[in-house]
Amino acid sequence: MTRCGVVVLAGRPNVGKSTLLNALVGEHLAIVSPKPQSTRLPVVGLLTRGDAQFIFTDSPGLLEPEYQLHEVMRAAAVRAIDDAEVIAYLHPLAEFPAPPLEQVAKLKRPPRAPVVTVYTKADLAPTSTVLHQPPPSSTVFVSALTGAGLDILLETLRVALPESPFHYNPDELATQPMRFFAAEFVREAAFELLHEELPYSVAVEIDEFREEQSPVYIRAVVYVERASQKGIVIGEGGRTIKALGQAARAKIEALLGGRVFLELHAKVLPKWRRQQSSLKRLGYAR
Ligand SMILES: Nc1nc2c(ncn2[C@@H]2O[C@H](COP(=O)(O)OP(=O)(O)OP(=O)(O)O)[C@@H](O)[C@H]2O)c(=O)[nH]1
Ligand SMILES: [Mg+2]
Repeated sequence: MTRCGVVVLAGRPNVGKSTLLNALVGEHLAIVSPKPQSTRLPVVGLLTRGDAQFIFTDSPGLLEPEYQLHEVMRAAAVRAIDDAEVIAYLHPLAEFPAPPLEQVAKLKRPPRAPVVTVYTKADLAPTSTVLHQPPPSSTVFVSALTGAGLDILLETLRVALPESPFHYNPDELATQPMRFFAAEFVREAAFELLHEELPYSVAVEIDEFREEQSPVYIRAVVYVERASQKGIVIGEGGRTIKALGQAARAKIEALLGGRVFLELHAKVLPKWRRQQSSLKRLGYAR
């Protein structure tokens, strides 16, 4: 009998959830940043290996909400934990031991699904972080950067998956539409090119997506919260928005496997992070 199920990657911000999803799937699907709170919506990546199909779900970091966007990010993460068949709870090895997931996720009762504790960024942990007793069987140490521990992680997750027919064709990698990834990659470029707090004020909406033509035509709006931020995003003579467009286009082309024409416009959506109607419109809130 085959095995198949949803494996959520959960944990605090910046522990390496998105990097691990990409390493497991072998494709850059989820955006990654040295800055915390880069993931705002769950991202699904599929891996079919032998008799097992893993439906990996990257989730936003479990944070202390400070404003409305944080609330919906946290709610999405908790929902992903509730809906999972297996929970991979990530925590950096350098900060061993991990606090209980119930505490970090503020769950009212222990999660329904089995939990595998995954210590991440093993390449960064000092060698003195060796454990004095053998870790419990549901604990794995990985480095998404070097690939160390990934096979052991997959085997540990595989035995925890329910017996089930595959839900997806074995060569599929993603379930979300290309326009979702296009918007995310513009945001990833914003995390790379804009300084300090500005990436947190950036949201991206795809206005037009014409996949039937070559190059694929994409028009996107880069929303910020204030007019001064719009000026920075555009930059002197349009320099910054041009660089954003180039960086995002390369990422979209890599995933799409074809040429893309990407047009970006900057607009102000005042205080969108604190307004339910804006969060709904941007796809962050239900
Ligand atoms: N050295 C090292 N760095 C890593 C590893 N995994 C992730 N990182 C780095 O850690 C930072 C955060 O990684 P992300 O994958 O964005 O973390 P995340 O948990 O998805 O973060 P949020 O979405 O913001 O909650 C990035 O700079 C990654 O390059 C690893 O195994 N080794
Ligand atoms: Mg992430």
